[in-house]
Amino acid sequence: MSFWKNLVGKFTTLIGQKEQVDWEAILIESDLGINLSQKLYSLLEKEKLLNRTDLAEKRIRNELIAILGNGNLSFPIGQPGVILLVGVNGGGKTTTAAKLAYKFKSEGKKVYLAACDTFRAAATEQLKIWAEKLELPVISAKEGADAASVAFRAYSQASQSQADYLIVDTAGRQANKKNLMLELGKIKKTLEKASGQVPLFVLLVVDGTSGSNVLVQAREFHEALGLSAMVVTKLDSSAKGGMIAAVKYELGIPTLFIGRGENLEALEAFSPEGFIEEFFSR
Ligand SMILES: Nc1nc2c(ncn2[C@@H]2O[C@H](COP(=O)(O)OP(=O)(O)OP(=O)(O)O)[C@@H](O)[C@H]2O)c(=O)[nH]1
Ligand SMILES: [Mg+2]
Repeated sequence: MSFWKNLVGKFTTLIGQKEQVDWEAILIESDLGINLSQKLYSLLEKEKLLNRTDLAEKRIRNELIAILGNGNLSFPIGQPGVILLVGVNGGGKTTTAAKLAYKFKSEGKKVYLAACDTFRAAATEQLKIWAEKLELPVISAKEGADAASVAFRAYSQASQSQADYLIVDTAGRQANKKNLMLELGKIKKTLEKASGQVPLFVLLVVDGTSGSNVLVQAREFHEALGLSAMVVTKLDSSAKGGMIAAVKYELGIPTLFIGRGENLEALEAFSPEGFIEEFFSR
């Protein structure tokens, strides 16, 4: 049975002859976040749909479609267009860097990679292995090197080679670790300066199984860096994905891609309609 139908079943009680559905609980358990859940609940209440399960579901669907919009967002075009991947540990930044590089390369674009996770030697190594597999240039440095200077060097080389895209992988961090956030800010500033203030595309990569915590992460990274969009990984698992709508509703940040596995092809462009179908039928 789907998680949605499961929830509706779980939170429906029979009072006398009448079914009573606890919509608040259903919405919150779907990872839609408190504010969006409350908004949806008030809609149902106002429109007297609380006890009309099918109509209520339809109403929620329509509202979610309206919130998610028709994700018409494209990557920046520059010399090169810079995509900065940020997020907490293990969210899937390095894997997503490789998937994006693969996608651009398949479209005939010239791609450079920058290994700005200089905290762990293994992190640079991980990106290098992907780059080798993809036959793409990667700019890196030894462990402990200044990440912003790696970014600067990568930009210069990518620019000289007239690359279409520079994909910058960074170290995973908790948004409340101040120094790490400052370093990320420095990488961003350095790249903006190098590109003559062409805005970067700052892409937050989150683990879809983190549930409502994704909203917390998005808020913190957005405050510190200004996010352009989000990639939600690990949606090949049982993650519900409701946080995609929560983040769009509360912060206006769209989801651009979803990750569905560990291999290069497992990156899907996000579609609101596809998301809704899956959300209600999963
Ligand atoms: N199932 C699944 N696994 C994924 C997906 N994306 C990434 N992973 C796996 O998640 C783990 C962490 O991915 P990384 O790309 O190393 O994450 P990261 O954000 O770079 O991690 P740090 O550099 O430690 O911050 C790896 O084992 C990946 O193979 C996905 O969409 N689905
Ligand atoms: Mg990494």
